[in-house]
This record gives sequence, structure tokens and C-alpha cells, in this order.
Amino acid sequence: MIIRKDVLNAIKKDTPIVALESTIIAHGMPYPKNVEIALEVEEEVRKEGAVPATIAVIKGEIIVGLTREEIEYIGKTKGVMKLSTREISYCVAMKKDGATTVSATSYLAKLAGISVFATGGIGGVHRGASETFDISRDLDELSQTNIIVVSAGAKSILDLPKTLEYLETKGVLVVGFGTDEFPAFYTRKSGLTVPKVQSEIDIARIYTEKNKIGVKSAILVANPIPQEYEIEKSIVDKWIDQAVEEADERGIKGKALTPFLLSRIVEISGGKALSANIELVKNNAHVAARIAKAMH
Ligand code: PSU
Ligand code: MN
Repeated sequence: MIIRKDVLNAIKKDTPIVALESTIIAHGMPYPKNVEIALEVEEEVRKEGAVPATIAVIKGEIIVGLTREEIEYIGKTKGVMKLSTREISYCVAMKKDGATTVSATSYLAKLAGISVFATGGIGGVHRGASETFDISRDLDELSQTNIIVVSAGAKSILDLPKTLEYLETKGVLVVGFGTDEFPAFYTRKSGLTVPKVQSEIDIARIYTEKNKIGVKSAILVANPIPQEYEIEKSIVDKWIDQAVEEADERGIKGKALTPFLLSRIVEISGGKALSANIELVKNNAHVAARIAKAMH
């Protein structure tokens, strides 16, 4: 594993670091906007005085703290693998390029000694999972990895009630950042209740208590999209229902399903979904950096 110098320094000195994923770059947003956003998200972390560490595999090397050029490479190269935890070793041994999902990023961040990670939305239990068994590796990885993940909840491309049930079964604490409602990515509301925290200090304290009693699972911080960028639920539901229906008709499943849905939603929305996505990811990076600071 290559840990870049600024990240390694921060790990050694125990100063704030925020891990960032790369699937959102390679498979979550279109080029060149994806690269622009990835760099802006890193800037958001730096502004708060924390060090960003974007993680990916390039030509078989695990890299923690991609350079600008490497972010560009992951953002525009065709055929970059989408890595959940199980594929990391395959990608490394076969000397391929891979973008890390929430599961692989959590795993590698923790391995490097990083405890805070910001993303957009996590994977979860897909609609129709009782037939397809499609439950993202993200959920089980969070149950095994002692890390704090900041996300804007999850998109309703997933079955959100089942996703929360599964997280409970797997022992993952979900808290709402300034809210007692689990946010649904583009919208602040889902109708599902979660325990509320007021600030980054609360998160740091929960993490400390969790470690004192030896609970090893992650804390999922559900951070709603800022009000001014929120999209009305009835509009979002239409985009998502159409995308899910198209995936069904075209028989898209497994690993390809989430990337297909993400890109179709951006297209169907005429780019509106992308703008909201950008804002919520930046907001998550900002909150994650503040949590990382509160832990020191
Ligand atoms: N959901 C989003 N945006 C994303 C993803 C999910 O709203 O970018 C990405 C993340 O990298 C997540 C992965 O970890 O998709 C989950 O993929 P799957 O559903 O195949 O497990
Ligand atoms: Mn899946």
C-alpha cells in the first residue's frame, strides 16, 4: 500500500485526515465533472484544516492519497474496476485499475490508520432484494470496520426501510446529524427515524465510548443535503422510478446496477441530480473534516 507523504505525516502525527472514495469518481459521475468535483471535495477537507486521502488502486498499487493526476486518470480511464472489499486483492494481483466503493474504501482507510471517511450515498438493500439477494457489501463492511462514515443517507434506488433494518441487524449505529430523520440523499426526509446528534463533538464522544466498550462496527453519520439544494421528493421519486424501471426492462443487475441507476438519474434529471449530488458530497466532506478535528 502506498500512503502519500502528507497523509502519512498526518497519520504519524495523529492530526485530522478524511478518507474519500473513488467509485463516485469513476462510476458515479460523468467526466470531466467528476474530476472537478473530486478536487473540490478535497479542497473542502483542506479548508477545515484536515488532510484529504482519496483512495484507489492504480495498475495494481493501492494508493491512499491520490495526486491530482491520479484523480484525473481514475476519472477518465475506461474499464476501471468497481471494487468492493473482495475484489481488492484480485485488482492488485492482476495489476489492474480499480475505484473503491464505500466497502473497499472503509477497509483500506482503516488499514492505513484513518478513522473518518466522507462519501455521497452508501449502498444498501436494493428494491426487490428478497428476489435478487442484492444487498451491498457496504453494509456488512460497516459492521466489521471501526470507522466513521459521513453520507447523505441513501438514495431511494434502494429499499430504505430494509437498509436501516439490515444495519440494525449488523450492529451499525446510524445517527442523524442535526436531524432525527434518515435523509434520502436528494431530499432531507424519508419518514424513517434515527437517533439525533447535534454536532461533531457528539460524534467524537460516541466514537470514544464505542471504543471503550469494544464495539467494533462503524458509525454511519447521516448528514442531510443542505436545505437550499434539496430537491422535492415527488420530483426525485419520478426520476428514480423511471431509472429503476429501465434497469428492470434491460435486465441490468449485480455490480452494474448502481452505476447504471446513478448515470440514468443524472440524464433523466437534465443534470439537476448532479448539481445536488455535488453539493451534498461537499457538505459531507466539510462535516467529516470537522469530526476528524473534534477527535483530536
Ligand atoms: N450510491 C450513491 N452514489 C454512489 C454509490 C452508491 O448514491 O456513488 C457508489 C458507492 O461507491 C457505493 C457503491 O459504495 O456505489 C455501492 O455499489 P453496490 O450497490 O453495487 O454495492
Ligand atoms: Mn450489489
